[in-house]
Amino acid sequence: MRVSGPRLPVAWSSVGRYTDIRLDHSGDGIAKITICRPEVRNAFRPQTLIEVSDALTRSREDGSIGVIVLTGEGPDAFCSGGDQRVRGDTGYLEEPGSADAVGRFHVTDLQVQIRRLPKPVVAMVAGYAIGGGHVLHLTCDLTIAADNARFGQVGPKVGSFDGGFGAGLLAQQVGQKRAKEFWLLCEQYDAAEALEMGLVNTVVPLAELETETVAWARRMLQLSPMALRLCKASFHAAEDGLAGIQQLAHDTNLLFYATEEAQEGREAYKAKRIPDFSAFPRRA
Ligand code: S0N
Repeated sequence: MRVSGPRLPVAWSSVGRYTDIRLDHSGDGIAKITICRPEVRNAFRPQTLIEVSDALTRSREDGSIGVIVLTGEGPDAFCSGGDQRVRGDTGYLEEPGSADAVGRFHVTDLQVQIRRLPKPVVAMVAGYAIGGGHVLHLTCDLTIAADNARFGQVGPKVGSFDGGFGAGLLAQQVGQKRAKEFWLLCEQYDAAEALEMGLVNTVVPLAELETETVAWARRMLQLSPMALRLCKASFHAAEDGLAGIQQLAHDTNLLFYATEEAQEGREAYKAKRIPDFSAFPRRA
């Protein structure tokens, strides 16, 4: 699928100072987060994930941003997952050879952050989306793939697995049998196969990847931000259990607080009087 509308160029401007990533703004509502470690196929170390998380938070809190694009530097890889050179015995290391493991997986919180972020997050995938990098694209709301994209899980090959979103979301997106095939065989799938199984939204020539992704983002920028937020939360309400329901419920609170009915409760409390809700209808 190609979205309609003109393909206008983007003059990205860099925001913030990072070592492992880049955060760029399009100037018309798109934030682009790029993992910049092409020498290791954009594998992530703890610092990478800390920076992606910071860029997501900034993009969330920036009212001028409506859509976030997550991608990897260069044509060869979106992300190849955890950097195996700094994988310690109880978590990842700050750097190769350092003694102390960080003691947690930063990717755990990052996956949840992407799911909870109340703006659409689009994975823009050129080359490999492998291992934990594949799970990152699964957690994004949409995936635009270049025709050179390759997808796969490698956990059982390298002594790892992701039984959370890595198994569950994959099964929801491609079905149980296919998802198990990903994990139990550790094969790779090309862009056409990914499209056929519903793993990505569209496949475009590599040279058009960014233009097409920006067109999809600009299409969403024309739509109601609150409706998009509630659509995303609605999907996750079913998929993420109580945490998903909590997100949708609190979004409802956000809207309810803007009503005179909710404000009557607040004002009565502050004025130390009994609230009068009699003016508000008991809707059928
Ligand atoms: C991506 C692959 C298929 C690309 O192959 P290609 O194009 O032939 O390139 P290579 O020559 O293989 O690679 C180029 C250089 O990049 C290095 N490199 C690539 N990937 C990694 C990596 N993940 N870590 C460290 N280095 C990497 C290569 O070594 C090579 O370097 P030089 O030139 O110096 O030899 C291919 O590269 C590949 O298969 N890569 C490994 C993929 C992999 O094993 N990924 C890790 C899988 N595990 C996770 O991601 C777990 C992460 C996770 O999300 C998680 C979830 C739940 C609980 C815990 C975790 C957790 O974080 O552990």
